[in-house]
Amino acid sequence: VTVFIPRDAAALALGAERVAAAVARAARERGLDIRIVRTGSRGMLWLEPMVEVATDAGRIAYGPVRPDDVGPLFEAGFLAGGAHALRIGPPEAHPYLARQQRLTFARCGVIDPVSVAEYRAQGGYRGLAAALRLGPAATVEAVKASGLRGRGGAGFPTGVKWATVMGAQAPRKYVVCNADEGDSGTFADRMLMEGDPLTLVEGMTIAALAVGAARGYIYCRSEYPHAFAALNEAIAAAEGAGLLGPDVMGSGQAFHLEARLGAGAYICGEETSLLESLEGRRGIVRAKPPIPALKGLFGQPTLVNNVLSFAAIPWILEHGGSAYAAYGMGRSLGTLPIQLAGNVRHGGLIETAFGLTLRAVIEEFGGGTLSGRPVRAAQVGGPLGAYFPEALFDTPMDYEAFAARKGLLGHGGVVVFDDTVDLARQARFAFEFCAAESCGKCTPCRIGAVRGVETLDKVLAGESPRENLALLTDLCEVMTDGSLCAMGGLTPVPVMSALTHFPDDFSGRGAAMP
Ligand code: FMN
Repeated sequence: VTVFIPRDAAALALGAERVAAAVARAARERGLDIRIVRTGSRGMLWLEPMVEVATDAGRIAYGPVRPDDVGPLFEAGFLAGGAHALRIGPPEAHPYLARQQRLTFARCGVIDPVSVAEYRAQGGYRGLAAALRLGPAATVEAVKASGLRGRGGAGFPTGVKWATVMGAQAPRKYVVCNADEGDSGTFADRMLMEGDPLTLVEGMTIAALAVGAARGYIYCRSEYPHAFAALNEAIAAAEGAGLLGPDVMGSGQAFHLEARLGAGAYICGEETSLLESLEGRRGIVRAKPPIPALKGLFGQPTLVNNVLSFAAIPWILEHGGSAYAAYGMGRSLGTLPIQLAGNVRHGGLIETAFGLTLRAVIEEFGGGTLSGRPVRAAQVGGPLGAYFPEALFDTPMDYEAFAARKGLLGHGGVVVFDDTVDLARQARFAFEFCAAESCGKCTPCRIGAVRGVETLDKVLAGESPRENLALLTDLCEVMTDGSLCAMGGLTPVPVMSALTHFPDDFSGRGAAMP
């Protein structure tokens, strides 16, 4: 009997390691021969650690399993899918998963993340095989046809970026994966790297062969030790199988891939800062132009894409660009891995076609707040995203629809707040965060963030609130227009959304905040 237990960091944080040990011990004591396979997470985080058993009727899930539950689960015959209070049933049939369209995350939580054999048995490397048949130009055309836009936050058309790097003439080119995943409430990059890293490796390999790069780097944030370990195991496995290295899949072309660790800075997720850091310097933003696609790592043409952008590629190459573009709405095509977090009952990963409303995400998937109190706000798109009030919850998950309401989808993170949230405090936090994380190169971001905190404190202390609010609005305009990158450029988004949608929270209360 095969038992599947996640090695995903969220499951580990909830005791998956102790559960795995308890399952092994219980089987030994009973003289039962079982095989434990460590998988990624399915992304239903309130059910972790979720344990699955391969039965004659398919996989049956149980969760959340604590070490103390293991004995009773064996007594209930869970190895044969027996009845128990923790029995969830076939995981794919769970409404949370059944309503999703898992293209990128199809294998996450299903397979041993670092087994090339299992990866291939589940359709892995068909995308690369198709890309090798097509050749570089047609591969880039397929990416263009898919409508894929960068999942790191800016939503830039991926195919256009690939075409730019492909067309650049240079002695060397690089492919770099942005795995810094700094946005609050986000974890899809981590889940993919821990649960199905070979999809990222395959996507980067397809990209490298298309743009003509022989070397690639994955820049992984230091807070992700489990992802980093899984990446290194996956890279070694791919090398061992001839899928990375001097002769990729017998193509005669080389692609060497390495994972590198950051050192804990939000700004190192900004692509030019990331490249500085990768070169061994402090993560300080570079002025653009030149764009990294023409002059990036070590001054060479460099393709920088987010984990989820690369991870969408194998599916696109296997099934064709138009099959991917058949999902979604408007100019937001394909699927978006939404990460639902904060004060919510059912947090987790929701990969679905663009177009689902924010309300459906929070209410239908999330089941409302964990506290049981009414939802008051949701911040979408990380720390630089807007706070939306309930009145805007019918906004579809679509880049343009969010932009039209002065918000952004970013990397797809949704953080839910109940009615105890103080939006003035959240606005103040946006400035504080910017002051702490600014690289310091440009004045609007470096100084503006500090002045923003001071001015907001004056407003909240009731000191000439009208004048100071006007000053604050003016400051936000300067930061938006004058910052070198989106760090300072987007900090006004959460601030102004809080001011616009929750003005009552900003009425003077006579004392500065702690
Ligand atoms: N992109 C990411 O993929 N991960 C990040 O953690 C990340 N952090 C960022 C932080 C700041 C302050 C800014 C301004 C941008 C950040 N970005 C991040 C966006 C990158 O600069 C860049 O747009 C992205 O890596 C391009 O890949 P994509 O086109 O596949 O999205």
